[in-house]
Amino acid sequence: MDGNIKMLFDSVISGEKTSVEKIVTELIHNGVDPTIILQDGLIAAMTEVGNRFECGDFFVPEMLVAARAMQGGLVILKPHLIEKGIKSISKVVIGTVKGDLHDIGKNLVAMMLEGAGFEIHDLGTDVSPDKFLAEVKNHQPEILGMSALLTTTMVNMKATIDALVEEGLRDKVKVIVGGAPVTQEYAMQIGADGYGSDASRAVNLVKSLVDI
Ligand code: B1M
Repeated sequence: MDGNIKMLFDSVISGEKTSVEKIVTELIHNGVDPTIILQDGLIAAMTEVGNRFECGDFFVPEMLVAARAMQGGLVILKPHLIEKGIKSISKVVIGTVKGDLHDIGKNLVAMMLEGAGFEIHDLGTDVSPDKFLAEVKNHQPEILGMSALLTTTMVNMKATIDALVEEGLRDKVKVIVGGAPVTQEYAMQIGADGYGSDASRAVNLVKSLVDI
């Protein structure tokens, strides 16, 4: 790993938001590919944070500061990722399902999609089936994306798809799902059109669904 990317990786893990923002700014200024900054710096660091949490080295407060530091870097990186993108008029409505406050992965997916030229309507976190339904009616997107990080909240993906069916909207929009506990099998079981295991696969999936 390049030395500056390693510094970025370490700063995210230790939750140093100011340092993350400074390093991301410098890397961009030095012409480093924004995708490398994202993949090898920010995403890799959050994966390590997750590993440390799982083996008991990190607790919720450490996760939170790392997440905030990462998001500080994402804000700076976003316009540079978008700049690399291809223009498209397809719309995506995306959100994290009801009861779930995890948004780092969803934000990454939204940002990568935006970078690929999609018009994004990000509903944030804790989005109820009714809210998804209302925004599908409002924006008439080609794609509805739902993220869930908790086994207890992924059921709300199915509740949203059921609500789309009841309203006669299911065939008007392609539904994709993702998030750590979600699988291809689960996506099929609840009647989604696709599953993205990570942000870049989600972009390819959306492109294939809208036939780009
Ligand atoms: Co939470 N948390 N958390 N957490 N957290 C997990 C998810 C957990 C697996 C940790 C663990 O126990 N090992 C566990 C869930 C267990 C389970 O249900 N199976 C857990 C828990 C239990 C909780 C709380 C209940 C903890 C508590 O309070 N006791 C609580 C719940 C709060 C709530 O939501 N109601 C909680 C809280 C938090 C924080 C607030 C501290 C923070 C979230 C900050 C934020 O998001 N703004 C947090 C974090 C950071 C994590 C971990 C460490 C990291 C998640 C993350 O950001 N990963 C996570 C452990 C882990 O994942 N190993 C954990 C990095 C991110 C880039 O990956 O989100 O998977 P991910 O997204 C990927 C793919 O999944 C995919 O692409 C993304 C990019 O490649 N993807 C999609 C995601 N959404 C997609 C949508 C798509 C397509 C692809 O299409 C639409």
